[in-house]
Amino acid sequence: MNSSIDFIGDIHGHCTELRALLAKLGYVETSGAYRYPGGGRSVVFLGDYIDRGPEVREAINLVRAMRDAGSAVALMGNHEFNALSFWQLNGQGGAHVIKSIPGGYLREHSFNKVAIHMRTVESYKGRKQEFLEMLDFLKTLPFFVEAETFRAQHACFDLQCAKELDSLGIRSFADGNFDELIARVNDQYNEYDDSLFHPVNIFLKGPEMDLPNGITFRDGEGVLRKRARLRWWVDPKDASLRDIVFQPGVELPECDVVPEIRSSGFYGEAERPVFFGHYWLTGLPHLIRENVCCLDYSVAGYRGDGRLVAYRFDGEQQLDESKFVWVEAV
Ligand SMILES: [Mn+2]
Repeated sequence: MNSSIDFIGDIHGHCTELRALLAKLGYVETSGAYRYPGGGRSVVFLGDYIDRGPEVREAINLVRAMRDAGSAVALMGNHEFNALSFWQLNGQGGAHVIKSIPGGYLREHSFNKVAIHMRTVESYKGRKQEFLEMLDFLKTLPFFVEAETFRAQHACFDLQCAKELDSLGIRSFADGNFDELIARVNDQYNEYDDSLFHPVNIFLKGPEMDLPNGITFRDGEGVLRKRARLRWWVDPKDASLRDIVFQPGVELPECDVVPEIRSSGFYGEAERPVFFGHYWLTGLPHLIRENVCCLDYSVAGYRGDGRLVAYRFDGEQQLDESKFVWVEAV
């Protein structure tokens, strides 16, 4: 993989904005897929293609066509992983039965969960075969990509987790028996001593912390949360809760950081640039640090002021704020 890459953040069914962004970046649709003229550049999609927005099916088909044409790498987001788990029976294909998961599927079919998956299903209404093919496509998406000049994943890069997955030869659900792998990734309490829950969840959701003293907050969609997402690039040793919690738009009262967090590793300033989405940023695109670049600017945000954002990368090891390219949510 060369270093002429355009990283693109969370799309969530906003295919119109995706087409506009690709055009702005100079990609042209030829023979059914967007490509960069001359082939000198390619895209890394940072995951979360589904579950919101008006054009889930169209977004998936565009991303898949680029992946198949070799003009893009498409990474897995937590929404893709959740969709695969939601439609997978507990124990399917002779895999481990995860005893701590109630109901017949790896994800509960509760009201709140069904509500999340409904948008994707609606988009495929009357096209069940195409829906199943979409799920097969999702099974092939890598959890992260690493090159000499960059790293990229949906949420968090963790060196230890990368080592663990690499030692097992697992970069996606396609690197083994799917039924077994997805059971292992859902095995939160390590019932069979071969859980992959931790490393994969770190890449797809990032580290989170149980908030102390019964503190809760409501996220952008009104769901009550007891856990907070963390800035995994900040040294937690002496950080305050405000330094370390990463919930844009949420104000939390000051309180102690739980001790386990204090000793965890973090993504240092000397590491190569890392690109990710997931965190619902708002406002104008900006760098978090010279080597830390989040590209999720809430194109599917409820306030309707989101953006679909790319970073035009050429191998530089100190990222440059003038290299963001974006379109406003329609
Ligand atoms: Mn996400």
